[in-house]
Amino acid sequence: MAEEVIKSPDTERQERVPPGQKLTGQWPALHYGSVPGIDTSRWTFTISGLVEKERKLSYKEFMSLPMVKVFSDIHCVTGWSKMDNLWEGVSASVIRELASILPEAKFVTVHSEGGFTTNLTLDDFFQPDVLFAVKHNNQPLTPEHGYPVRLTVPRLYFWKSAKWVTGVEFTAEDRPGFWESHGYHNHGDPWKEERYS
Ligand SMILES: Nc1nc2c(c(=O)[nH]1)N[C@H]1C(S)=C(S)[C@@H](COP(=O)(O)O)O[C@H]1N2
Ligand SMILES: [Mo]
Repeated sequence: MAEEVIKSPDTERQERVPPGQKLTGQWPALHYGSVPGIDTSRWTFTISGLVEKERKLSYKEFMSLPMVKVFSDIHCVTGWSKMDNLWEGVSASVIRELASILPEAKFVTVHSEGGFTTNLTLDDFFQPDVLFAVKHNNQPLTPEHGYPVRLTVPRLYFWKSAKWVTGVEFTAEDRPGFWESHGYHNHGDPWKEERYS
């Protein structure tokens, strides 16, 4: 069980709602395509690209990595924000320890079931509030919200928070992901309203 709770710094702002956002108590499910049914006995988490040695973890291996809790807010580019989320999962920094990332690597592509991807700079990826979540508000993720593993990147719009993650690939060049190639901003800072490109 995780004990430490990392507070995403945006939750400590005086005004916690970014410009143009409205609060919701609901949790809408949004994604391209249909919800994949993932069999955890076949699921793997692959660390690839510019690393010393590619790694492939089974579900059991992934679930035995150290876990942390992160308290953060969700800001969807379509205008809703959902505050006070408690996530539990594997910190992005654990991936750094597992992977031996090569110095040429500057970006990461996060891969999901069905070919969905999203891109981040290593600086954004390795912020201490970024994690591969397996639980939300103490409950296992539901299939529509990304079971078994989803990324959460609290400081950027929620489209960067890939559901149904299958691995990460480190790259030297920035490769726009799925939404980033379909009109969304490449970065997505909600405080700067980096919504569309
Ligand atoms: N695999 C995958 N992850 C995804 C998406 C997607 O289409 N596929 N959409 C993103 C978008 S646009 C949003 S707003 C959030 C929504 O997450 P939720 O359904 O848990 O609210 O998931 C993000 N992660
Ligand atoms: Mo979205």
